[in-house]
Amino acid sequence: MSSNVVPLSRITKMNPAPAAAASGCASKSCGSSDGRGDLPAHIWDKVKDHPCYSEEAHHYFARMHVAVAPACNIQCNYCNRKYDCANESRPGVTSEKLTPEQAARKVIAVANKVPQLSVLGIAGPGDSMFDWRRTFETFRAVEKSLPDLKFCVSTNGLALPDHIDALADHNIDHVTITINMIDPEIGTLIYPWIYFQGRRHTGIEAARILHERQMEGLEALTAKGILVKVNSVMIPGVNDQHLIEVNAAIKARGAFLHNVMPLISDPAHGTRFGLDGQRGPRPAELKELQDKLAGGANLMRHCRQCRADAVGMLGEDLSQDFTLDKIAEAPAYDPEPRRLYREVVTRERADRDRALATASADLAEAAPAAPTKLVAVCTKGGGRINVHFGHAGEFQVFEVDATGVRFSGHRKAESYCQGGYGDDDKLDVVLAALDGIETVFVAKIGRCPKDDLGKAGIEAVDKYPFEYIETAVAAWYAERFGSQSTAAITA
Ligand code: CLF
Ligand code: SF4
Repeated sequence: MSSNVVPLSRITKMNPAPAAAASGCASKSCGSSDGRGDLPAHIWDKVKDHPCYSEEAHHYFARMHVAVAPACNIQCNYCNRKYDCANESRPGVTSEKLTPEQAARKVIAVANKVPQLSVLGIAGPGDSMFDWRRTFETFRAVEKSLPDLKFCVSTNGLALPDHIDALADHNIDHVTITINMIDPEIGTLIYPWIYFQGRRHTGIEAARILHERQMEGLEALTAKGILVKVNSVMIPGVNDQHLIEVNAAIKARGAFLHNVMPLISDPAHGTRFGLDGQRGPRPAELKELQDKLAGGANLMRHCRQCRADAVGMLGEDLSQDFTLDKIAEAPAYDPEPRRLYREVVTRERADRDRALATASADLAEAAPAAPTKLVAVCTKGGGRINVHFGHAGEFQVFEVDATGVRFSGHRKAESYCQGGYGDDDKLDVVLAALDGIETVFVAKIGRCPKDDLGKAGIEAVDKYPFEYIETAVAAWYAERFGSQSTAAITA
């Protein structure tokens, strides 16, 4: 079992934030990155345990996907069918395909070992709604043993309008539709063909049918009160600026979240875009587009583009710990670990709320004209700074100024520490991941990497180990950019 899952014992040992550090923060905690205070109670109830629909929940809860739906009814230029569905997964990693019965066994095995598990998603490796028989058979099998698990599906939308009632009947509150265009002309650049009503369609006709079915499905779901997340793949020069119109169109139809994902187009994956040299967006381009979308449909910024058989907290991958050969033939479900974990999370959330409540006081001390800063954080959940710099496989990025601390995204890296020693090659990868960031918060860091970061102009802050991210960042910011500080005066 990977050490990335936060075990109960670890959660309960987390230090409460010391009063001295219970500093300012206006970080919003839910939905996209909106706070629960911004959401009606019945919506908060639907998203509070869903790691994708709530940025706050992704610090506490895990999802798993079961790869039961291999068939697909369209072709996307960013997909190679030999690999996973790129809508919800990283291309280039082949999944273990499961029958619904095997999937139900796997869910029990994961639930027994990963108490953070709260959501079962079906995201391919083809299309969950085209392969609807296997999808619903899996949900029927799982709900017998784990009736409290939330179900979630992801689809390209073409077959979606035919299954709205079935989704509602299974109490599925969360549906993702991948919508890359509302203009069929642009659609022709992304979809060479679709298979619909017994025949293949190409060109503008294919894109028009897909667009109409996506909008029909979105409207039907929101009319039933089902939360819809729209994923859009950002393809520079193809649909990047068009996604502003997509955002407005889906907001008008009641979408709950918009998740703009960067195109992954490694030629080694053999996709049309990859082979044609179509590039993906740079992190700065993605952020620029996301910033332009502020004020439209709520944005999800914490997506990890996970695989169709992903298991664990977002950003980690335990799928290899739960392959079929490692699962008992008839595992018995033990609900106790998940029940205990939820009690811990309830306490943690209350504790964090208390810490955040005092946060704005510190930020209020910052000079109003103090600059906005991007900082990186080493964390593996719980909303705390709880990873050694050398073990960080990714950094979460936060934006801070006098008005608050806001989640901004994440940057993939590679653990600098290999077998107890720092790896200079890995340091280059880490420095590239920290591009544009001058401060990284760590639970701990060795002297050598601290010096190396310093030479690259990056300060490693290790004085807030295991404290809440937002309170620590706010305390640091207030100290650095308080109205009396030199930095604030010279900034
Ligand atoms: Fe899976 Fe998708 Fe449901 Fe989440 S993933 S089906 S909504 S449970 Fe989440 Fe993964 Fe991003 Fe998807 S981080 S790729 S948004
Ligand atoms: Fe591939 Fe998914 Fe597109 Fe189907 S919907 S072609 S599986 S990326």
